[in-house]
Amino acid sequence: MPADLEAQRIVKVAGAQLGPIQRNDDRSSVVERLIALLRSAHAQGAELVVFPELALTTFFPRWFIEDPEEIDSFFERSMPSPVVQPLFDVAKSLGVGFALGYAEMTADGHHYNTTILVERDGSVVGHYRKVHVPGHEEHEPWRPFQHLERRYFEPGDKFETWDAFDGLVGLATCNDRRWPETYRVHGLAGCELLMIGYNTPIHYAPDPSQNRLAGFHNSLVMQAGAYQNGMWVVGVAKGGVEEGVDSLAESCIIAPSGEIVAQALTTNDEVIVADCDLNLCANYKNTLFNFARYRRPEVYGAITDSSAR
Ligand code: ING
Repeated sequence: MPADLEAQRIVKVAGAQLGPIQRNDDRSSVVERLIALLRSAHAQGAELVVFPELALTTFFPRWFIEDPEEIDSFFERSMPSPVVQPLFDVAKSLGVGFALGYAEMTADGHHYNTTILVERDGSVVGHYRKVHVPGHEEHEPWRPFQHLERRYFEPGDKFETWDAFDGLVGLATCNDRRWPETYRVHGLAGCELLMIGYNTPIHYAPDPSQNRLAGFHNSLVMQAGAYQNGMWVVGVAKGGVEEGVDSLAESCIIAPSGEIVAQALTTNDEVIVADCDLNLCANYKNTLFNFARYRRPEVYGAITDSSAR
């Protein structure tokens, strides 16, 4: 169909970057920050706001915590929980949808690194539980700070692409963005907009030589994923120096061309906005990356993971 006859599908999307959340910052003060960011995004015309991973608390996997009650104090037993309800209320009153990362504790005691996606009318589109859980399981005192996500979170076991915001949209979380499979699984499902919150310490203890490349790797993986799958990618940080740990900011909105169209300039609370023309995805999905025509899954299947040998 000629492009000019196709219904326009432009979603004005905001990335709501957070600066540090310190250990003693209570959730109500954080929710006030989230609401201020959402109001600012709405004032700029946004109808979808993407918040970071674990957006309600400090990034607690940086500590080795043994007391189960203290660990559970960082988790939400419901979403919205009472303290977060005002965010849901304001968003619905403004007709703004949002993605919010938080630590989820289920009624039967399971713990996940979760993101909820809420439509403009306040309805819940879905939940995503982080699939690629990085870091380590046991206390490693040699590290200047821990990265104990594998101690505190169980992995999720599926990626989902939903029909929402006038297109096909999906969620991923932090380390997920480093794995090409994340983008390709969503790409094969036709995803046009992938939203990714992250908390990324700049210092990478297993190989500090990578520290200087933190920003480069961040944009590299998201730009590649966007281009190779013809999708918009919105990466949103909780950044700055949080409890003494310097975390990458550089939130960005990336077009299906792979171009960065908006990028945060600070390491604090900051809103970035872009008009995401979902029809632009077809320029790539229907040409270069026409999976049905050009991909060779029958060939790829023969390639096994060398580490599995
Ligand atoms: N954080 C990091 C991420 O993948 C990490 C883990 C830190 C990887 C530093 C590499 C370097 O961005 C989370 N939360 O996954």
